[in-house]
Amino acid sequence: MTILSSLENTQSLDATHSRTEVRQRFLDSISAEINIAMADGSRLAVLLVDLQDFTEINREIGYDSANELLLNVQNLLSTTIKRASLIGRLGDNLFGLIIPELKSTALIQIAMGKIRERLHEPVKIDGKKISLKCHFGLALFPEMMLDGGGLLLKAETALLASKRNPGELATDTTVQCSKKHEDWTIEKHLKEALDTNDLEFHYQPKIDIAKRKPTGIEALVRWNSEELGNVFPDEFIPIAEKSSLINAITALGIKTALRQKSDLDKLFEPLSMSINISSSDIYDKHLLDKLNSAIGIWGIDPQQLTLEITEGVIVGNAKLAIQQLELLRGQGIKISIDDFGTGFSSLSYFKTLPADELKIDKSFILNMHESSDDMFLVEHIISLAHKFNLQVVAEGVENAKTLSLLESMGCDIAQGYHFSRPLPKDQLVDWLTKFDTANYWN
Ligand code: G
Ligand code: G
Ligand code: MN
Repeated sequence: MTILSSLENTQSLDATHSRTEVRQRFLDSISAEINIAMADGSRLAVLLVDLQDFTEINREIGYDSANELLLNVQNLLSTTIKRASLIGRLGDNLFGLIIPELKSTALIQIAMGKIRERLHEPVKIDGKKISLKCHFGLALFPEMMLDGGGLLLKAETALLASKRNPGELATDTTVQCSKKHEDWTIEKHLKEALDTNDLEFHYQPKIDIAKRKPTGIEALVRWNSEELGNVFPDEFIPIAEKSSLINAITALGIKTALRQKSDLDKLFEPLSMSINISSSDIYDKHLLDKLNSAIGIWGIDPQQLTLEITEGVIVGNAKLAIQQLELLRGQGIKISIDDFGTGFSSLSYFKTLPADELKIDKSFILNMHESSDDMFLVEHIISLAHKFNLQVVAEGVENAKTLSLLESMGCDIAQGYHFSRPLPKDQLVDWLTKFDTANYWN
């Protein structure tokens, strides 16, 4: 931890260096801390504390006493925010703090409250009771600017705003958050998670509506990161898709899901396994090898393996994508069109996409029981899909009413919280063991 300025050397900095020099060194330190934060994926804060009406206090108690008071304030700051790597006096009555490895902004809020309170406690100087007030300006990395100068400027802007408008948030929230660093952080931790096996797969049942029993499951990746907490696939899959990480996730998914299927097949009637794959997987020339290798190892019938792709897949290079899909189908592997209706859906996809299954996006299903528009759409998608020999899955089935509507429309498969959320494998075994039609149809 860099300590550029303790109580004493701030004083000497102050005495021997010009303000611009202090500011420059403060800036340099912010930049250095940003580099560290980028390297280890941490956050940092720049906090400005500005004492109110200090000119008057100066006049009242005299220069020397005021200086003593400032030293006390600096002491207070350093003891309240022990984690600060640097405290600098940036102006006569302006202090700047750099707080690295920030875990939560709530901690800063608490610290600001404490500082405000303690400054407010009257101290006796030269027989005079002095109580201080302050304004704060806070800027956070990586939420705000990416360079030191920008971050300091944001803190100053925030300070100005809180001076003009007491009670205003001390943070300048007008800046568009920069997601760049967060993406970068996620990518870094994701890489580690892959190395250390921290990615898990949960499985959500797919229920055959006519047979009224589960006939398949969908593998969905889950990541509970030690550093970042639960990160949802919606958040990290798009990031993984920008690099080769997605191929590693897919490879892991294939291995894990097929091994899991082989275990389940020993306990239950074979369930088909669905795996989500991204568009870049389609262009991965090793995809088929990876699939075949896992199919061989776990003795899986390729007919019981479904790859879920989104319509977006064929937007890139339709011809190549279609060739690849044909190749996969040639092996007996099924292709499912996921999230149907959300993307560039065009009815012509029914003709061009080599597929076996169509999953109607949950946005149409969730409110279907109370929306005649959704009902109309779903009904027509089902009948059209059937004309092209596609099995239809409705995802996001959350209640019995929706299930019975889908049944009356001839929908083939239902998936959703009405039956089960995606479950870790042990809980899935439990769920499958206890499955009873009567619980879901009334
Ligand atoms: O699992 P939900 O619960 O949050 O999934 C969100 C999105 O993430 C879904 O659109 C799903 O297709 C995608 N997703 C989940 N698991 C995987 C996976 O293993 N690979 C890929 N490519 N996408 C996945
Ligand atoms: O791969 P896909 O985009 O189909 O991912 C399915 C997503 O939908 C997962 O995030 C899963 O957790 C979620 N999901 C599954 N069933 C339901 C449901 O009944 N309701 C809601 N809101 N989400 C669901
Ligand atoms: Mn899916």
